[in-house]
Amino acid sequence: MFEDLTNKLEKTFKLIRGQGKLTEKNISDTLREVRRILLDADVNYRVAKDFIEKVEKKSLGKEVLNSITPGQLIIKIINDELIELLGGMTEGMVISKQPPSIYLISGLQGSGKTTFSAKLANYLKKSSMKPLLVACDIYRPAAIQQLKTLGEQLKVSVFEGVGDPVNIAADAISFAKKNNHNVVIVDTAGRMHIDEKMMDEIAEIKKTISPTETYFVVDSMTGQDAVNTAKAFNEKIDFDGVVLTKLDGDTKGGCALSIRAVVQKPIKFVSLGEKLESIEVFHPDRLASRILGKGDIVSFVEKAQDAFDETEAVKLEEKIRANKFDFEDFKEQIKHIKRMGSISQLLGMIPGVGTNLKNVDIDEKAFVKIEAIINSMTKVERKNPRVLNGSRRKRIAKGSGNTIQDVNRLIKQFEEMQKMMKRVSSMGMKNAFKGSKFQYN
Ligand SMILES: Nc1nc2c(ncn2[C@@H]2O[C@H](COP(=O)(O)OP(=O)(O)OP(=O)(O)O)[C@@H](O)[C@H]2O)c(=O)[nH]1
Ligand SMILES: [Mg+2]
Repeated sequence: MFEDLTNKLEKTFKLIRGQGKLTEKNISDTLREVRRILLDADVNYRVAKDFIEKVEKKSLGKEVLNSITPGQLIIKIINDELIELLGGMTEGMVISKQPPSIYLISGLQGSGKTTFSAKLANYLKKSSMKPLLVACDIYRPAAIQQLKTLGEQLKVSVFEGVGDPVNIAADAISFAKKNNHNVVIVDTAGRMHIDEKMMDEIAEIKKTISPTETYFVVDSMTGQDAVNTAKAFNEKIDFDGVVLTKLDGDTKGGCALSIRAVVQKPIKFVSLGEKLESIEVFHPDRLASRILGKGDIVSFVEKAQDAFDETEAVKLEEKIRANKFDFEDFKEQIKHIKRMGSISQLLGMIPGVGTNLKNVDIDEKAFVKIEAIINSMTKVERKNPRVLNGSRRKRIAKGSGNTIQDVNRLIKQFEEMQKMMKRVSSMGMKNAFKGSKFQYN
């Protein structure tokens, strides 16, 4: 995610990080460079300008110039401002105290509405809710079937209905009430903002069903265009939150970084792939951390929690606490990791690992390699990786049909993972997940 942006920022920060003293001039030069990087990433011009002005104002304060680590202080200021730019606090989804909670999903053609509707249903089902998906796209012939197929996959009911989309939506709400669905997700037809008729239709659906929240789904690959359309849409239907999709693609980051500031509505969810599990609640601080190359530990652990069953998780937590996580466990965990999603996405969440491993070709086949290497270790080596000296590594490489570099790389990854786990456990895994996932209105 946003690799290019992260790499360029890291390069710039490297120049100032270690410096014992900074002058007003090299602060200005650095920030000019950051501004250029933001514009390259397709961040809205005004947004980039305001951002740099804010950072500059804080950076030129006496505190920074007199600090013993001025470079790091500036990076911290950038981090804080980035969090602000992305919305500050996490704004979870709002759940209605009086069920059903209703979510109206709007957006441009092909932005990912139907996929997101299914993902949201899956996400809420995992939180013990009983969602109903509603097919209001009666215009594209295959649209209803698409939602039905997704519903079957997830074992979530799909409401088809008859008549125009406004009627279907209204009928779906009555159906949900009768059948104890406490969540209704209304998937609508794709539209172009210039299409007044379609805009009026969604405004009419909104008026009729009074959704708990209306989301606007944005394809993050479409950059500033998406931001401008979101603005136009918001003026018409006054939505509650933005959903950013396709963040797994080769997106530059401009859309994600500008949309909150331009539209003045929070980003609520992000979608990172075609798999139905690839949905995350949006956390400004975590994205800022990823953009600045610092990884995203908390999301990593959350994903892990989803993939593990609870007793296994408790066992693992004990091992981590006791600092006894070894290659045996690692091998066992690979099974779970496979369930967690794409490995390169996961590695991107580990501090310092994401960009370092950028050029390493990490595909799912890498697991086969990892498993072969671990299988070539003796039990003693697996239990106590510290004994893995040069000659043992050579033997393992030969035995598993890999190069010594492969073995070294795996051991390094393993050590990173151990370090990360230690950090998480010192944070207190349970404390990391305090608080409710939802807000109630
Ligand atoms: N890589 C990736 N692809 C996605 C994501 N979300 C959706 N897609 C793909 O994007 C395409 C369009 O997704 P849909 O969910 O059908 O989009 P839509 O907004 O419902 O489209 P219309 O109903 O035609 O307006 C599909 O091929 C999806 O698989 C995502 O987060 N990442
Ligand atoms: Mg659709």
